[in-house]
Amino acid sequence: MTDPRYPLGPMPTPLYLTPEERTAALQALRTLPGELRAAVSGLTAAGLDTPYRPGGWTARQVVHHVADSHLNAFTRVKLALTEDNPAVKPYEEALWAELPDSRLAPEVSLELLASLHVRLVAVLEGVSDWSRPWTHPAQDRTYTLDTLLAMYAWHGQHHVAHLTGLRRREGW
Ligand code: NI
Repeated sequence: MTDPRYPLGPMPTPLYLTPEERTAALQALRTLPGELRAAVSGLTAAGLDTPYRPGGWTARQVVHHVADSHLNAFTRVKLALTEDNPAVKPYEEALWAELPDSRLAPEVSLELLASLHVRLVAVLEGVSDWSRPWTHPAQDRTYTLDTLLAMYAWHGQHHVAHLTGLRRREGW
């Protein structure tokens, strides 16, 4: 039985991607805002406030979490491009999801993600050295820009799968 938290399996953290893998991951980042919008389109307020799994975030919180996470992704990419092996800042994602902005309409974060991903993809399309390092202090490990690309391409699809799974189970 698969873990309902990880419908696509665990987050990948490869140090290097092939050019084909990079192309696919960039495309996943381009299409994510539209896929997330489609995944919550037409849900009622009660639907938006339904946990995607027992004890999990609501659909509304999932959408706002993707924005929280990808704002951090954008910052991490720009730090890695402009500093020498920067330490990125971990954050308490579960506590962020409890702050009042996570109760706003999903549209707020859908619009934010649409703009943010234009900028994120534009920055990534200009990368010439995918091996540029950054360090995750909580894990005490050094990764690359390829790792960031793979992580966040997966991350968007991971949360879309939570929402589509919820709708499939509920018949919405
Ligand atoms: Ni997440």
